[in-house]
Amino acid sequence: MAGNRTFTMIKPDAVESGHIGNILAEINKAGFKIVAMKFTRLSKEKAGEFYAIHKERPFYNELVEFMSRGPIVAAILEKVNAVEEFRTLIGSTNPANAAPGTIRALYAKNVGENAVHGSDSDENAIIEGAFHFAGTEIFA
Ligand code: ABT
Ligand code: MG
Repeated sequence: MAGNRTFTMIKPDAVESGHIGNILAEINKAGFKIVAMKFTRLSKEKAGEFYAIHKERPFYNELVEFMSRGPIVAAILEKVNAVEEFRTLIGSTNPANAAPGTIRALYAKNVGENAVHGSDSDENAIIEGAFHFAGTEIFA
């Protein structure tokens, strides 16, 4: 059965461009409930850990530099079928291919700086949520 939680980050590019409020509004409009949220910054080490799955990819170093260069908004979101629904809301990884009206079509610059993260499975949603939040910081 599909899970009801996903994990997201508003990435440094979107924070720098002043899009936190607009992106949160899209998330609300789409019917997600925010159950945990913080404004924080990833160290290089933490960003490397978060994206460890991409360690061997050519874009890994750039990705770690980017994700640690400024603050992010991290959040856990709740909705039926949350992972898939949220990936639909944000659009394709490369904003050039993102459907009109999706968050990446509206606010992302390019594939390397694509405004938002969304978990790609229920399993990763749990791992990623736990990476950023203690149990006492989650308000169901
Ligand atoms: P995330 O939500 O950040 O995980 O992106 P998404 O799941 O849509 O895409 P994946 B494949 O997980 O990309 C992770 C980050 O790597 C960047 N990237 C990816 C590149 O810079 N070049 C590439 O060719 C690919 C495939 C995009 C994602 N991060 N950012 N920002
Ligand atoms: Mg991904």
